[in-house]
Amino acid sequence: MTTTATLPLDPEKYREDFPILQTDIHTDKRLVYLDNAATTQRPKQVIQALVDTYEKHYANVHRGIHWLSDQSTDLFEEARKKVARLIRADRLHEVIFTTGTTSSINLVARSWGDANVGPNDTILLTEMEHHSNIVPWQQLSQRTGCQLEFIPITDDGLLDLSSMDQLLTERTKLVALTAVSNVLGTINPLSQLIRQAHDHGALVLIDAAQSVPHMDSNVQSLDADFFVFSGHKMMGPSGVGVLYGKEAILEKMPPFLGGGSMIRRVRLDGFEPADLPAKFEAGTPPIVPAIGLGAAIDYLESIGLSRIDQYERALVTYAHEQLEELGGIKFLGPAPEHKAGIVSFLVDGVHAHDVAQLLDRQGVAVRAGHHCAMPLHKRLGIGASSRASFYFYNTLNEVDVFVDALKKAQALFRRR
Ligand code: C6P
Repeated sequence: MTTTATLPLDPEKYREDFPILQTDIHTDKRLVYLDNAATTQRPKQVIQALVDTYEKHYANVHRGIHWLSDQSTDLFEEARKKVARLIRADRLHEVIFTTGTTSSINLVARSWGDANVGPNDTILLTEMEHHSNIVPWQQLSQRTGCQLEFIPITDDGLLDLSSMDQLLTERTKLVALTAVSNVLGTINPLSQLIRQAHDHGALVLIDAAQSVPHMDSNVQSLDADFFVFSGHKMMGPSGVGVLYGKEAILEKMPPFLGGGSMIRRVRLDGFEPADLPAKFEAGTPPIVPAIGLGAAIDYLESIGLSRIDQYERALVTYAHEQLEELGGIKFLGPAPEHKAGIVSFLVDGVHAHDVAQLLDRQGVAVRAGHHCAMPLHKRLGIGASSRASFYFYNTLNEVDVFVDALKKAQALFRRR
């Protein structure tokens, strides 16, 4: 049985750092924020890092020969060190700041894809990908004529690897897959798939948007070629994300965006690109968001990613138990032991949007819709689902409030 005493961390220790979690909505309902897969909330420490930077250290980076620009540059580069430390990147210049997961994947598709993929090649994805890890590859296919293949999923939301021998061939140039499904919560077997892909000479891109904020990451032991994620899903500001790439691969890739910072020299008849990471950071980068992301990483590391992981799994197990007891709920995705902190579900006889609206009236924020995974919903034979997604600051009591709110929603629809 899950009780507060058996949990790997005490969320109450952290909740007071999050001003927004003290908000009452709809007059007297304490906000229960269960939409963390969409974006998380920020602690005072991150907000203060942003204020401090703007108040004391702000100037453009890598440009000025003045004191303030040096300060700003130091803080920005310190943030890169923190990212490298978090994901265990070997070299700082393997960490590229982007504006988020979406822009990181587009960078790889445009730069690496256009230079390396042709009409006889295939890109292997999975049926559980977010649109951000489908559409850039569809666009690459439109430009180059390459084929897209998809690893299917089982009915309970795990990858079905039984046809890998047919799907992964010498034509496969890249396998791009999510570490954790943003709908099913499924944790994918990355090491195994990366090994298999490398055995066939394919590179691997990991969409780590839903894993980096919640569990340990190690790009070196994974042997990932590309690894991408967003700051706003891990308490950082929006507008900053990361592309990690292996040095040898990034070195060979042409620049994607052109402009200031990404050049060593410009003549009227051409340019020479700068070294990594500047080659892929054209224009003024997301300076303050990156510094805020650094503060978020400090905060995450002070708790410990593996504790956060264990805690969220306990919350999900508890949520499953309570929802099963409630009845009338169909879960999407696998059993809790294969899941990160995401519970997507259908309520018998109630549309997903109505569920979310009725929960909102009781102060509970969940997401409803296709969660930017329309092909996955089509595969599951549904148009929409409701999703509760957790972070380390959520409590067992909040799960109870959520389940109780669902019970009221069910009762309301039964009366109709
Ligand atoms: N998923 C969700 O509610 P951006 O928007 O670039 O920061 O992240 C895109 C993205 C890519 N991959 C995965 C697995 C994701 O979950 C997301 C964002 C949010 O599920 C917003 S749609």
